[in-house]
Amino acid sequence: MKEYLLVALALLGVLIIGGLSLVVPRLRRRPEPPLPTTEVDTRTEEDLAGPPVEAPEAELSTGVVVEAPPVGAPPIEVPEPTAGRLVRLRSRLSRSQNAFGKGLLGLLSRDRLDEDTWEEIEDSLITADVGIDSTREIVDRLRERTRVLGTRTGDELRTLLATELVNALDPSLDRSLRTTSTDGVPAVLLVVGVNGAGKTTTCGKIARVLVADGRTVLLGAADTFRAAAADQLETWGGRVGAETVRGPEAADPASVAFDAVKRGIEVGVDTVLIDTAGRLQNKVGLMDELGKVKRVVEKHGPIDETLLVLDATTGQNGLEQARVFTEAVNVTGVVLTKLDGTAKGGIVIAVQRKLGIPVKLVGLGEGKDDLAPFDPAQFVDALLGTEPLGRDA
Ligand SMILES: Nc1nc2c(ncn2[C@@H]2O[C@H](COP(=O)(O)OP(=O)(O)O)[C@@H](O)[C@H]2O)c(=O)[nH]1
Ligand SMILES: [Mg+2]
Repeated sequence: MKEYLLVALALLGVLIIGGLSLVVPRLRRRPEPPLPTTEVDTRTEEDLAGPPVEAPEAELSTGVVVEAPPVGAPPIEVPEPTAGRLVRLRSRLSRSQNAFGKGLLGLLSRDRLDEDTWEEIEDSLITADVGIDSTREIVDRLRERTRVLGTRTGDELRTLLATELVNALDPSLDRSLRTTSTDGVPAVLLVVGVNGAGKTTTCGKIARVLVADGRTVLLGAADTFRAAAADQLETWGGRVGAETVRGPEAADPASVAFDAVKRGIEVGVDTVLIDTAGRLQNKVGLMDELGKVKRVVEKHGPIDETLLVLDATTGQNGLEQARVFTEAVNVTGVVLTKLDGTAKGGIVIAVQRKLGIPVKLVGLGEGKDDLAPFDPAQFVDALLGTEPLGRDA
């Protein structure tokens, strides 16, 4: 009997301990995921606690309302690091550039590179939106080098072509974004471009990149033309815990931009990103508006970076529009969006050469982290579609 009791007790003990060991880790594990959120949230609550003290802000300024991320908003996200993004750039581009790459490499591996073949090579570059001038230059150099080196094999020609394409993108250009604050004053980044080019989306994506790198960011919604534009920007900011400064609908964009930088200085963020409107019905009006935004913001100090956002799918037409912006503000970098949606990736070459401004970032999709730093060599490899070529042939 005693033995039975002991065995039963032992069994019970084992069951209880076993049960606990199953439950306890789960209990322990469960609170873990929200941890990073709580940490970041605490910071936001401090931010939230800030504005009530400074409530007179609204009276001081031009009626611009400062809005912190709403209480009870979805948990703040930790964006994907930028490191792996070039790999994605490759695959996204290669998908659409494959035909172009195949065609070009096919031409180059012909037995005889006669006049017709060179013309076809030229045509395929022009078709890819490389632009007539750049194409001529690239093909002339390629012909010259082929002649001098006596290069024959398709592989060698491919390397030569890649070299010329990279060269046309001037790999020596500085493509870094100036987003670091100096002497406690935030870096100011102005984002310009026509309607629908992807400005607001790009502002949001850049904010995520900066947050992922441990920076603090404030967004300024200087597209006051539609309230939806400010909402859109605020949504992007809210996801990563960045405050958005916005004004009432139809407020003066320059004053919103001014207040955003002012607020950024007060709060002590690293970077202030200013989203603008891009109506182009009236060139003079747009230039006046942007010129004013620039002047007014510069009362706080110089603008560190002015990014021109261009839609890659608009091809050569987009280039003409781009000029208006380069005349209105001092554009320091180009963001080429929607490269995932065009088979004409050569536009990167045309844009950079025509405008003489480095392409610093490329948009590769509508996803939150579909923005990558631009790298000429990686881009050319993707453009020629060398890797996927063998796979789906
Ligand atoms: N496929 C694709 N869509 C993009 C990209 N960048 C922006 N978009 C889309 O383009 C549309 C317009 O973007 P938005 O940022 O509102 O343009 P804005 O008027 O210049 O502010 C939106 O539907 C975006 O999701 C990109 O790199 N790839
Ligand atoms: Mg917008």
